[in-house]
Amino acid sequence: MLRPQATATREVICLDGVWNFEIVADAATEEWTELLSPKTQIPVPASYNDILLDHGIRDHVGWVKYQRRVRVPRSWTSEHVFIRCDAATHRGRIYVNDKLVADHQGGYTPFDANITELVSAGKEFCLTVAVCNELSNETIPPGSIEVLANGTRKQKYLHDFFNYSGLSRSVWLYSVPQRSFRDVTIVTDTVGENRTGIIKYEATCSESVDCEIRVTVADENGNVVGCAHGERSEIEIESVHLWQPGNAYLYKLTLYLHRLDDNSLVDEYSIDVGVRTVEVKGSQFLINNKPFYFTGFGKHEDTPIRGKGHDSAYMVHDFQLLEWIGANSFRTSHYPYAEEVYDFADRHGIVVIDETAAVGLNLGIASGLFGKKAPPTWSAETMNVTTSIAHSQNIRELISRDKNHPSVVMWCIANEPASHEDGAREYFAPLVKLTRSLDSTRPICFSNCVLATAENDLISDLFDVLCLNRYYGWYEHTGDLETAEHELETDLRTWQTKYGKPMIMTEYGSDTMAGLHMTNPGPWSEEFQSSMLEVYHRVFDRLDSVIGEHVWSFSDFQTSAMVFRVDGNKKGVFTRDRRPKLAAQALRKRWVERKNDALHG
Ligand code: GCB
Repeated sequence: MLRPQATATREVICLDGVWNFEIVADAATEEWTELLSPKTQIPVPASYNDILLDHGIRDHVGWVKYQRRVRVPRSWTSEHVFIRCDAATHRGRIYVNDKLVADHQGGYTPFDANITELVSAGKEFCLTVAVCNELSNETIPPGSIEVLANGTRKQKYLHDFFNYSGLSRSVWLYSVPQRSFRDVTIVTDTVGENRTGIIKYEATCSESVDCEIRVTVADENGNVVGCAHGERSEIEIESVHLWQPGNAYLYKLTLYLHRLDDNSLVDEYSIDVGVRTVEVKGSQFLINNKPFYFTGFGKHEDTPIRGKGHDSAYMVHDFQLLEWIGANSFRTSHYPYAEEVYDFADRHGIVVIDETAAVGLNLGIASGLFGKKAPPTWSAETMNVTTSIAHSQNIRELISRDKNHPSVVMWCIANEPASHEDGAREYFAPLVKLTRSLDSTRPICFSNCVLATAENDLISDLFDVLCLNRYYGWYEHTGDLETAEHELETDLRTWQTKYGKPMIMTEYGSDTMAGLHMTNPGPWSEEFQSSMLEVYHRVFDRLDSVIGEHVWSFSDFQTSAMVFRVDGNKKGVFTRDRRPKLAAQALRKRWVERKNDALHG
């Protein structure tokens, strides 16, 4: 599925704004396409939960409806008309007037529908998008619904972030020519010590009989530096400008579909291309054949009021903070982010580890916290074959959406699954195979949880990079940083000896109350957060296989109500409104120095 784009042959209308909104009280009897009154209105894009002051809406479990009228431009007489939602969390249905045109499960990837037959150029139609936020053991991410004695339904889930719901990304109306490009895949390479770049493309069309595909590549000044024709080919770029971390360069590859008889242009589509290579060699992660050390964070899409609603102001500000602190990368914990985020990372040379929404495939963590015995994670009643089908679909949609972003250097297919429990290998081996078959050019990983040790983990040999989440000094040996240092080092050395693979600490950190200061640093103080990070850094610096550090987390974020969460998770190095805590200064010192060393050899 190609993203909507305005070109010589395509047009795009953004449908963001304020839509009519209603909770669906009973899905079984609902009239899905009846007209909504403007009594309750809500912005798109935004999670709906924190916008209105109504608890019934904030904690609603089930379907809601969004509605607005849309006019098709009168010039769209011979094109195909599509409607697209960039995300509907976690399930979305699109209705055009009274017809259901799309039904999509998975809260963080786009879906669209060809509505040409249902609409007319120059005329209005009623657009309804129904969104459901229910999670079960067969969805990604998983969850379960508890029905209380009074009949209230509560959504339980295993992930540590609020189950923000609704249309958190843009909705589009767009036109596509009748004969058009359907998809394009770009792979890049270099030869001659990175001096010559190679751009390989493969394009598919709805119908290409009697047509020819022509392709040009332009540099950042708009000069054409290469061309080709046909559905697939390779273009060589002499004296190539590489896409490098911290120093991005983007070529523009444009595909043209021409009629053979009169040479007229049928379709045009462009894509930004960064020429770079990625490879895991021994215990190193190479970008453009040079060892790369990841510095940065696990993040969330999370801001006050909007919840997970995409917001360009926050996005640009977050990237500014990443630059200020000297970070070169982040992980899209724990789901694919808005596509605008990857565009920005491409443009500004920030490296991304791109994660699926498979978070919470581990029944041992939540039960363990409350001292209960957990049921097995992998079983017919818990995470089962249907869960793995949903997980495969998640992987497919992630790779199909993000495969052409140079910033994305690795796929992370799950966060903290029960990789030590019986059934883990049977569950993950086919998913690893699928991921590699969809993209053989990027390494793959999953983020490992402390319950799965180097001794009992059953799947790490299947992956290229070991990504470890560790909280010694916080959840274990709380406040005791001396023991934490020892435990961490022993743990990492065991992984290093057993696997010899590159290791990234993809999570480490402590909850920190901004403004809480202590002379003798105790848990929750700003001083403790700084000291804990320092301890971890000392250990990383003693181990050759550690090739990256992503602090948990970039900023404080909202979670469901829990006794150990005070208005959310406070492990942010920045507060939820993006003010630095003390630890930001220490990180900045360490990472800016590292960046300068990397740049100047
Ligand atoms: C983790 C999870 C992350 C949590 C974090 C924490 O291991 O991957 O989603 O928010 O721990 O703060 O407990």
